[in-house]
Amino acid sequence: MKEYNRILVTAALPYANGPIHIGHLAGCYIPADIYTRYERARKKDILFVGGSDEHGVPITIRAMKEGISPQEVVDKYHALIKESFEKMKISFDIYSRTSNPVHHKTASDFFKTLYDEQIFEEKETEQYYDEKAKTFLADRYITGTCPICGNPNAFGDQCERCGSSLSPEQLINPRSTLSDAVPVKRKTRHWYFPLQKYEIFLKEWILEGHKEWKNNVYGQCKSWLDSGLQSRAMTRDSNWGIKVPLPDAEGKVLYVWFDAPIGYISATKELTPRWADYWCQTDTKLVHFIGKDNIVFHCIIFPAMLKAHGHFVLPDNVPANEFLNIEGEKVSTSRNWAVWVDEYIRDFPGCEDVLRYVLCANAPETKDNDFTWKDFQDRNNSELVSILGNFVNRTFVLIHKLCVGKVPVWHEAAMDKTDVELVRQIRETKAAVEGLLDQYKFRDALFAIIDLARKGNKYLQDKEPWKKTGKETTTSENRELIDNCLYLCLQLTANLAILINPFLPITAKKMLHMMKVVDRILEWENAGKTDLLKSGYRLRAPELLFRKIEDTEIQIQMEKLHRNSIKPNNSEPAAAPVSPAEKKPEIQYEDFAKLDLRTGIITQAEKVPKADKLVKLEVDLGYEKRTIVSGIALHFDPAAIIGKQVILVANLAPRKMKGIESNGMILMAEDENGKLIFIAPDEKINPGSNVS
Ligand code: B3M
Ligand code: ZN
Repeated sequence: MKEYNRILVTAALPYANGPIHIGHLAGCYIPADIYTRYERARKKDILFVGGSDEHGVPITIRAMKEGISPQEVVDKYHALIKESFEKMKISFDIYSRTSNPVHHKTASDFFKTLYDEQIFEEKETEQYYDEKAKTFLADRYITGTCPICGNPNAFGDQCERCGSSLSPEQLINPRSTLSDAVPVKRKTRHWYFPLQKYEIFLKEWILEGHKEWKNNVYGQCKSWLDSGLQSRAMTRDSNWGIKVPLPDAEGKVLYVWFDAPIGYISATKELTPRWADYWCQTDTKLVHFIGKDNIVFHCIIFPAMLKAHGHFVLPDNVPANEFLNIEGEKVSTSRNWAVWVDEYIRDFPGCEDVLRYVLCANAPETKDNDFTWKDFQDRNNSELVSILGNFVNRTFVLIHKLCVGKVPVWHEAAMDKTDVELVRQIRETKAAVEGLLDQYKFRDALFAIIDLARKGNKYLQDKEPWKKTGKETTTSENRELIDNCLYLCLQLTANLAILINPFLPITAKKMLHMMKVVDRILEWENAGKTDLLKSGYRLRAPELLFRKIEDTEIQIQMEKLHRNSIKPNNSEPAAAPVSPAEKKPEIQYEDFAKLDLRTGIITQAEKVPKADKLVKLEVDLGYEKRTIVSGIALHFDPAAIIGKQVILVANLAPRKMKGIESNGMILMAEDENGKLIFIAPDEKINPGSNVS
């Protein structure tokens, strides 16, 4: 294996055209962050760079949709994305953006170098042009009927209904999305990068030289290389992007996939004057973390560009992940079938590590994987709370109860077989986790750590120190057993903190706080040691590391996901509670008669803090006032609904939401766009009147 002296980690630059969702985190940011934190703990010379991708059609399309300028789009979403990363503790050394001047210059110079070396082929081709809007049209800007499934709203690059990739020429009745004009063909000139000239080099470098790459990555590269490479245009007709640095190139910009990966170099430059050590010294280990849709760009196109330029290192590995589906369906930002990170942070404050945990445990490392809210809850409740949290908590509670809250003394002579076994397991886990992380197997590494906590619980259970203390006297033998047991449990807690730190940094910090030890304990070389806490000093009181996640919280998320999403293909809202197509089964009159329906008047309304959908209402029923929590915050301004007449189910069993007991349910209708409308008597009527 090659010896490296420094590591440069990159994570794909997300388009600043929307917030990030959990698929982004699971795909590359969480693995990249775990890897970086691990190598930092091993005191490696390592940098982790990232930033927003602010060019390309995804940005201009979003600007068109929102009716704002591309600059406004990137400013808005760059800030939002950056904040989400910070809150999720993705520890970039720099999170830059491709609109920065350093990047414009770096990318421009890169292009110029290749141009001067006469690498590019200049070609004239015919492309669709919008005569009304006076602009060439990127494939995405052309819509028409899909020749395969007949979807009337297919795009020039892809049909979102049947998933086929298309070229604009295949669309029936093509139209410009800018002006609705029928596009015409026009000649245009561009600079092409001759990928085919690098085929031999790429085959040797990847197919021979990097057999250790993950199967999904190696396989995709092989199939690209086997089917033969072709020249690819590195410029586009657009006014948003980095201007082509040549005379006579008015209205032309660099192709976004030309400039974006160079963004990694620019960000490093911005970060440190030592940037060239990382990019140009052959003893740098460059690792690109990405999602599978970016494999060809990072394994074939960018390396060929780097090779053509010369002077730059090539990636040592590109551990790309597959996709994370949600509740069995592909994530779709256009259908809003996604769990947005900024919303998660708002809905589950203080649970950032839980999301990191679940996304790592379910990471689509070798195949597409599924995120479900139920699994999120299960993993939290039965792994984080019941195994890791429980072990740490029991250890601390017992120390406070049986050892006056101080690190107990270690009695070497009293060490027994169970103790020896636990010490061995600690050391073994350290070695196993290292081996796994070195191979980018983050899930298995995480499971090994949870398994160690599980062994800790078992050890405590076997030793039962709480049974060794009598009312009056504790024999010295029992005293030694209690001390040794809890001493080792504490050392195990310190080890768990070190091992879990790359995965759950917030949790590791909390553990350090309780143990009253300094951050330096987290250095990786300390893992495996069982004398990390010195006997005799007083520990802090136990604090719960994780809280239980309740059914209602999960239900709220499921409802939100369905309510806010749009059905595939035809822009209808997704499964509103009951759509006409899925009628409910017939019921008897007696079933209906069980409902106590009443009129009421809303007398107070306020948003429930930290729950973006919920409003707390006070409803006057004439004979009493009720508190009702209703999921309508996205639809109504609380102040505007005070005084409204409503109909409510008055005998619904109480239900707690965000800690507030809700006593009843307001009737609402939902229209075909998902808009909620109050059902109310159409005349003024006394509150509390019967409805039947
Ligand atoms: N922005 C595509 C994406 O977000 C692109 C990645 C660039 S990495 C240099 O999937
Ligand atoms: Zn189609």
